[in-house]
Amino acid sequence: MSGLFVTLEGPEGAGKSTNREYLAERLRERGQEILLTREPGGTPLAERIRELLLTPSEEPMAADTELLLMFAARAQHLAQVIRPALARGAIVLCDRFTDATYAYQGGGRGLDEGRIAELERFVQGELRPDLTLVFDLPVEVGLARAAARGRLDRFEQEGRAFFDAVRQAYLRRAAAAPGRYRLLDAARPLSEVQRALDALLPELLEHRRG
Ligand code: Z5A
Repeated sequence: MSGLFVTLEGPEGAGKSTNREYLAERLRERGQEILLTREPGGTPLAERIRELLLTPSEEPMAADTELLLMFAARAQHLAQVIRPALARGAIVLCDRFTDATYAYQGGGRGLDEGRIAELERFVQGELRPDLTLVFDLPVEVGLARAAARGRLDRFEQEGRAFFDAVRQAYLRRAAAAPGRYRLLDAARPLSEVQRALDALLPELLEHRRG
């Protein structure tokens, strides 16, 4: 595949969506074809699975159901959107991907990482992101940003311990594979976060050529 697969990760309110748009603009200015997408979701069917996952409901969702729905949405997204875009040489900027599964279903829900890894191999084969930007910030800052938006989704209703575990899982993954991850301090003002992204652009374009 000749494209570049970049994922944006981090806890609630870290600024992934805001910065994904920013990064896309900077890359388009440099003549790159950019595909912006997100998980769970990214296709009409996967967005329907997203609704199931995010909408609070009377019936509690079993953790394994949540895990399998994440990978069901991902299989659809890969087949319909991500793989074709990479095959035609686009840069794919994806708001969350399998690192979120390790962080939320693994760290947050406490599911076995080995089981997540099995599903990752089954659904993705060899495909992994080329580069993952982790927007890190203290849990309380992210939760305050999410709360300011109003109604909370099913994940946002979790407690502090859940989000602490999510954050720690991201930090562990980033530390274990520094070649793939870039850690950004997302608690800083937006202009500073975006300056850090500007500094990453040459490396990103280098990856593209490599
Ligand atoms: N999930 C999962 O469990 N397992 C999986 O495998 C996957 C996902 C793929 C949906 O994701 C949920 O699915 C998510 C994990 C779970 N859980 N939750 N909740 P989502 O990405 O759609 O949801 P999200 O993380 O909650 O998105 P978000 O809160 O919109 O965060 P964001 O995209 O990182 O932030 P933002 O929308 O760009 O910014 C939030 C606000 O903060 C906004 O008003 C900005 O203007 C403001 N902001 C952003 N940056 C700054 C700075 N630097 N300073 C001040 N204010 C800022």
